[in-house]
Amino acid sequence: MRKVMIALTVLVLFTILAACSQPKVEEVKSNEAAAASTTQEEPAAAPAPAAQATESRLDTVRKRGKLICGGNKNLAGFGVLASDGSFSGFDIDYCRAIAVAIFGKADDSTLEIRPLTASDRPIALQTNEIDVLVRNTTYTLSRDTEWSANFGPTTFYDGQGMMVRKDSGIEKLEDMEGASICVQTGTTTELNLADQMALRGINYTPKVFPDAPSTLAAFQAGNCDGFTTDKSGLISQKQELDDPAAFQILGVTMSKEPLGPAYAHGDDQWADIVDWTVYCTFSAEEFGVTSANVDDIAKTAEDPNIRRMLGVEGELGKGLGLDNDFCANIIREMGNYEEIYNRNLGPDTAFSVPRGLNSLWTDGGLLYSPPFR
Ligand SMILES: N[C@@H](CCC(=O)N[C@@H](CS)C(=O)NCC(=O)O)C(=O)O
Repeated sequence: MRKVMIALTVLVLFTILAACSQPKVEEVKSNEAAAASTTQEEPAAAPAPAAQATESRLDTVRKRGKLICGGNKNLAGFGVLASDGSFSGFDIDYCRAIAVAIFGKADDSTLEIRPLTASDRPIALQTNEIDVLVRNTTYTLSRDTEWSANFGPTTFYDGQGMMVRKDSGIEKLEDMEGASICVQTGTTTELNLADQMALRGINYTPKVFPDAPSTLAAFQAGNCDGFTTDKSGLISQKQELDDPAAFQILGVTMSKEPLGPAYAHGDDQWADIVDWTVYCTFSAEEFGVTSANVDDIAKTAEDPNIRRMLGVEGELGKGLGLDNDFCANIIREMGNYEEIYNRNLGPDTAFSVPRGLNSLWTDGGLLYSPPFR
């Protein structure tokens, strides 16, 4: 009897000890595997639904051989279609940069720009008609949810403005009581205008148009007292007017308009590719890597941050499913952020938009890349 009692006590103590000791992760996994193998009578069946995931966007784009980027065709400086069928602009260059990240080059064989009006954007994303949207598009909460989209890093921090005729006597929004205002539909612009005028108690008549040319034409024809859109859009559109000097952009900023790329929900690898394409351009500017010196710097750089960014050290590109030198390719073909900005919007262009918030964080702006590590 005594022997039985001792044996029982030892067994209970052993059980308690076993229950109290936390299994390591590996143990949990192997225990789960063992449990699965003992409870599963049939050999492992077809892969679970998660394993049958649809083809990744990167694979689709590679198989197709080209990236389809939703862009603008009516906004010089950001996205505009020339009579020879070519697109150019700041946003278009970001479409190109993504194509370069994937294919090493961006030309008509690897990139198609699909021009979209403001209202076309959500459906183009939801139907997968485009792989990515880079079209002066403002990141907002409702778009994040209702468009079933995610937004990448902001490439251009903007705000909404108002343009009027210089001889109108209008200097501020409060001078616009009873005015009519030309605005494009399907935009944040239309909504912000309503908010801002209501907040100030100003009565106005919105005149709504489907695209930029019709909105601007109505304004130029004198059908509206004001024309409102993103300030970058106003600067660009002002140059399209017959007599730009007869118009002025008011000082007021009516909203925050962070513009950047957007892509459909559901493919994190794709999101990473778009995001790190943008960060590559910020980071290259920060490290002084340009289209002119990228190959030399790749050979001589000692700074591990630069070496990893350019793919001469580590395997960061591979982690995205790309070549390790994807960022070096982007910079060689497209240039860093400053080069892209200056080519399209800088002091030597008709727009000459000051960098302002679109400066690097090291220069007091908001552009900041997480580390290439
Ligand atoms: N950033 C705003 C406005 C974007 C927008 O569509 N702006 C107009 C006026 S500058 C435009 O680009 N129009 C070109 C077109 O569709 O013709 C948004 O995302 O809603």
